[in-house]
Amino acid sequence: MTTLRRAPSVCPHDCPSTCALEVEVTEAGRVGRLRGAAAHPYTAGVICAKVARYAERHHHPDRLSVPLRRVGAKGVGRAAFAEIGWDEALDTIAAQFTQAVQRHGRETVWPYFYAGTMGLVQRDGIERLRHVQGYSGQKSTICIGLSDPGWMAGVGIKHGIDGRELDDADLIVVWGGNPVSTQVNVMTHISRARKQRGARLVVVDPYRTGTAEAADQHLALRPGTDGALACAVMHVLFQEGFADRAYLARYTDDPDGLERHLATRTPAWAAAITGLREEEIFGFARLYGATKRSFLRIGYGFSRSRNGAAQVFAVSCLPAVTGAWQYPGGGALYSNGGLYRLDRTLIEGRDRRDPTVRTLDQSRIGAVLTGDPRDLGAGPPVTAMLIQNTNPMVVAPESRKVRDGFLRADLFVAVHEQFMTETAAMADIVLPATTFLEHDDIYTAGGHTFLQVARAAVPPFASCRSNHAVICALAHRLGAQHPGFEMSAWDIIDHTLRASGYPDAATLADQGGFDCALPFENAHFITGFGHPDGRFHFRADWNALGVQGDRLPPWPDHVDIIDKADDERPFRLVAAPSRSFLNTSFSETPSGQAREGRPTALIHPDDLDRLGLADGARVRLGNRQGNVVVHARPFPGLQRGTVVVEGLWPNAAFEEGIGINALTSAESGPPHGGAVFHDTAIWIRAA
Ligand SMILES: Nc1nc2c(c(=O)[nH]1)N[C@H]1C(S)=C(S)[C@@H](COP(=O)(O)OP(=O)(O)OC[C@H]3O[C@@H](n4cnc5c(=O)[nH]c(N)nc54)[C@H](O)[C@@H]3O)O[C@H]1N2
Ligand SMILES: Nc1nc2c(c(=O)[nH]1)N[C@H]1C(S)=C(S)[C@@H](COP(=O)(O)OP(=O)(O)OC[C@H]3O[C@@H](n4cnc5c(=O)[nH]c(N)nc54)[C@H](O)[C@@H]3O)O[C@H]1N2
Ligand code: SF4
Ligand SMILES: [Mo]
Repeated sequence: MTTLRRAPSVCPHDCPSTCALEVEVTEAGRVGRLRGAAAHPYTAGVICAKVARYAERHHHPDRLSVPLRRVGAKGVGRAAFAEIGWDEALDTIAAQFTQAVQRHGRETVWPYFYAGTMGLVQRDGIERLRHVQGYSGQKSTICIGLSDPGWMAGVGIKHGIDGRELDDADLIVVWGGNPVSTQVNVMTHISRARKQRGARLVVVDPYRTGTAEAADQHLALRPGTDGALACAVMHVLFQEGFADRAYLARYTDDPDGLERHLATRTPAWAAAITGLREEEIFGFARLYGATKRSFLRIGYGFSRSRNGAAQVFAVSCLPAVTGAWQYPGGGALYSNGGLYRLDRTLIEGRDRRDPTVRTLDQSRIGAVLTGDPRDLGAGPPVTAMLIQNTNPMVVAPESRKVRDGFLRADLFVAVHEQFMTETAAMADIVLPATTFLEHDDIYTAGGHTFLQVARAAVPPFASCRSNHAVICALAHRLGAQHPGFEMSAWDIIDHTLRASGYPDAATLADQGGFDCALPFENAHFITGFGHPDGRFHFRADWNALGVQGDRLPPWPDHVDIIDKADDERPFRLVAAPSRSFLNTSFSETPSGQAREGRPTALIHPDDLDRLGLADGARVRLGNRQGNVVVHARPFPGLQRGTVVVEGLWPNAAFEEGIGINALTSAESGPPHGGAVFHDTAIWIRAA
């Protein structure tokens, strides 16, 4: 394979790292190996294995190449579809939408999307069509619905310290995240800190992940008990003189109230809740308290629980107690997504948004499609959908309801996809989509601070079209008018950058991005936290953050609203990501499938013995919502009573054709909704 050139690009996947890439393109226009851009200070030449092998996905024999119309049953797959032309496909969608609106009104159409690509133009352009047409809105809760308010409650603005400052830390605490699998670049910078400064790594996670294996201390608590651990740590910090009282007085709302509140939150109290030993909690608290340069890297995992927002809030209080924020490498990072001052009006058609139009909760798609009145309100049923960039048949909770909804005969569905996903297989019309290597886009990041622009590296495969092209073509057929429908993706990027006061698109592309990092004083909140009073809030105003605010207490605490184990369902399931799949993306690659094996339950050896089950046994995991069959593997790296099933495998990878989200609940967590993927009580039986 001769390499003709190396094209710069940006990883579009839903991963905080948003790596700057270098893509080998061969003479024949084929994609070769992908590498991390060495010059990018956060990517630093390192990317994950799955994207390094992106050619496997890009040139996959099953990639969709032409528009399709379903002629057979739903759920069968490619064999149930016939090829059609683009005009016929787009005309059909437009006609179906128009008919549906005539019958039920505009809110009957529900454009549905998420983060298959994180590029703003290709991901969010569907919002412009929605707003111009007055279709039902989407409340995007599936990923950040719980973590965002959890962070905002204390800090008041969505940013933290610069990810590069991991290099400057003496202690790194990875709390509720598994970066070895989910954002490998964090590990690059942790390695630097360990080599250069002898930094220590502590991981808080219910099971021994790859990240936990690399740690000096692993706190393997019960899922959903982080609030208790955080409170006990703060109790020790106050009691043993690690609280920075001058900092607290200057930068926080009510340190005395917090100290009083924590008086009963002892390590013994937390040990009973978390299942950790008291000494472990003391040990960690003293290490954290004694280290000024402590970098708390907050993941998403521990937010995916009914009490998830309260858990994130409780943990976010730690550096405010020690005053770690004042030091290089000290403080916390959840996401830097709020740094970017982009004017998104053109991309999303915000100028046309009608706030009186109803908004439906993304995570409750099963309830919405099966007509739950709590979701639909006084509005019409959803009878027409355009789905881009997401695979709800697998990724959304309460899979059985999701499937029942898609099976409705009176629901028209168009899916724009790169592969015949299980969602696409439920569609009436399927449209083939470009990959990020075939279209232009602009990217923000959560884990670093660069705004990046990428041009297409290769021409589109077969007749694939970008999301932007499809949205514009549909807009024209529907008579929807907005300047964004008349511009190229590149022009939208350029216009957006200029309107936001950033360098233009060509400059950004040529310079390898634009660093939006804040000065030290701002990133570390020396100039004040995000709330109007400039202080960190130990008393959360949950009512300001969502309609279910009443369900959460103001002080950081263990909030006992999780799906607790009981006699009938004695185990707690964590449905964590796998290393080789990214949500369901890459589950089609042979190398990913080979590495992950098969859907597997990690069960403590004592539990397995008690159940009378052997390594590799078929086991049925279930609760009132449903049950699935997987294979058991004895795993000592978790507490008894905790079970982990990694990976969003296709439903078809399970014996009975329904996957792990058959077990997870679509109950929306307070204060603002959000899916509770790691908060599930289950029973286990021999299958
Ligand atoms: N390889 C790979 N990379 C990915 C993804 C993927 O699926 N695969 N997904 C991408 C997406 S969309 C996102 S949002 C990010 C998410 O990445 P992360 O921030 O890492 O969050 P999660 O993946 O939800 O879960 C991470 C860890 O949280 C732990 N956890 C679960 N419940 C609890 C709890 O109650 N307390 C504590 N302390 N820990 C808990 C899980 O065991 C798991 O190891 O990763 C992105 N990157
Ligand atoms: N059990 C359990 N369930 C979970 C989670 C968990 O930890 N456990 N994590 C949750 C989280 S954090 C998230 S974010 C969601 C994510 O769920 P999704 O956003 O649905 O993520 P993917 O499954 O990767 O599906 C993205 C799809 O977009 C397609 N795609 C990629 N690029 C493009 C493009 O340019 N155009 C078009 N039209 N399509 C494109 C891909 O082929 C892929 O099928 O899953 C959630 N579900
Ligand atoms: S680490 Fe994340 S951003 Fe980087 S290449 Fe892999 S998936 Fe993409
Ligand atoms: Mo996510």
